[in-house]
Amino acid sequence: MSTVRVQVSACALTATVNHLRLRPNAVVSFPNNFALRKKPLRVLSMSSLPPSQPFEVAVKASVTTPNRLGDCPFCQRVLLTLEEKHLPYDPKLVDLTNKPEWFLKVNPDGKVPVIKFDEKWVPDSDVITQTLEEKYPSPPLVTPPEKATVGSKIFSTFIGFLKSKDPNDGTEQALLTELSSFNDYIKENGPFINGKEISAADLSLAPKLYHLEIALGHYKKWTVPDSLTYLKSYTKAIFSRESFIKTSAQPQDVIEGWRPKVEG
Ligand SMILES: N[C@@H](CCC(=O)N[C@@H](CS)C(=O)NCC(=O)O)C(=O)O
Repeated sequence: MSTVRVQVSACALTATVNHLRLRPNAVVSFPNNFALRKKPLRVLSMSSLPPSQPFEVAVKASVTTPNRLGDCPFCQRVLLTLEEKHLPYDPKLVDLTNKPEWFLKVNPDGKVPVIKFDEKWVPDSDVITQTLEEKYPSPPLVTPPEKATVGSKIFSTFIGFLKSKDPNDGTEQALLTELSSFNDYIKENGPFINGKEISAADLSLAPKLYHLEIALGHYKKWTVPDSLTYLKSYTKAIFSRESFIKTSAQPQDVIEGWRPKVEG
């Protein structure tokens, strides 16, 4: 439910409510002493109206199953953001092994995700998620800058270990160091990166942790150590959210997606 908080003087009340573009289920709350207050109108927070049409989003198609979402963690990040903000979307599945002409026309770089904002196609999950936050600030998913990089080295160290052919090259230890440091951070600050509520940094990291679990399990028979209990609870909590289940790739696509990196 949307909550619109307004501080309003008595005579401005009617004009204010007429002026606000309220959702049908919006709740307007006034301070108990609103009739006595002389301060001018100040809107503290108000969510934008949802778009009249679903957002068109180009995302990776499955390589194993027709008409299913593929294994791109950046696409899942964008879809998770749309889901968590309750925004409607229409996924356009793109076969990245045979990119269609319409897709290369809207994004000559040939990368997904790409989203259509006001007739303009916009690539890159960083740009897309920031724009969604600006246009649709409610519910807020902002991660404070000092926390935004928490866990950001996990993905690259995971890829290093996945590609490694030498068990003694330190890549496994490098990954363990990053995972342990994330575990300690969540122990102190969790259950999510920004505390009680999920935020943009979790929506970026969780799809990568999902890839890590599946790919390392398959190609290296490796699992996250049980001692990292806070990391384990973190992934369990996010992977079981409805938004995550609706937007996650099938394990067989994740396995196929990493095959060239492992065997290449
Ligand atoms: N920095 C980009 C990365 C997007 C990206 O690398 N997407 C991959 C799929 S996971 C892609 O489209 N690859 C197609 C290609 O490179 O041909 C973002 O965050 O959106």
